[in-house]
Amino acid sequence: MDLYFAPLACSMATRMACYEGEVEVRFIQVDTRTKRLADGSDYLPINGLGQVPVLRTDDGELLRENTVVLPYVAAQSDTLRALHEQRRLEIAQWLSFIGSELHKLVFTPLLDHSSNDGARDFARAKAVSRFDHLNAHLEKRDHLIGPFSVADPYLTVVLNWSGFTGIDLDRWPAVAAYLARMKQRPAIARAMREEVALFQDQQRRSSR
Ligand SMILES: N[C@@H](CCC(=O)N[C@@H](CS)C(=O)NCC(=O)O)C(=O)O
Repeated sequence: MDLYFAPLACSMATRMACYEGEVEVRFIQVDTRTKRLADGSDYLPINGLGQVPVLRTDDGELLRENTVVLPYVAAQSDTLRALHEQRRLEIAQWLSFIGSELHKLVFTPLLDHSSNDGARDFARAKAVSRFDHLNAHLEKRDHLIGPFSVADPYLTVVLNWSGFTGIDLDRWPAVAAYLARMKQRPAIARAMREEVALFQDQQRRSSR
């Protein structure tokens, strides 16, 4: 299968999930600003919103949305499949929380170039109750749901953006400790190392 991704974007969660679950995947880099692939071709026929991730399955089906792509990866993995089947609803619940309450509500207004001060203040105000909720949950756990599930890489990627957006995770010690723990997992560290290098390369090319 093929993953359409952009470096350090939410699609990195799928890279992490594939490495964790030993699922084979090829990567196709998307420039989400120009909506073009590296060969210059148009990305919009793949996803009309121009967003990543998109996963093209080996049957040629195009899967969009993290809440669909990540469970699909879990179902392909010999190590992640059992938990995915046993705890399907909890995983769906956390993927939805991460996608709607953290990614879109808090981080998109802080990261998007077309945002403004009002949107950023709104996002920072909303962040407090969301991070309080997450912190209370993580105080008693190493992962979101018992062992590692595909909700963990999505949360890791989103929390990683706190460094770029002025959200100080030290205010939520269990969340900060969770992120530090996740970054030590070999599959997560590998995905982050690779995407940091790709991100820096993209920055160098666009500043020329
Ligand atoms: N609801 C979508 C959100 C995906 C999304 O926001 N992707 C961002 C990167 S983290 C993106 O592609 N942004 C470019 C754009 O919106 O033009 C999902 O869960 O897959």
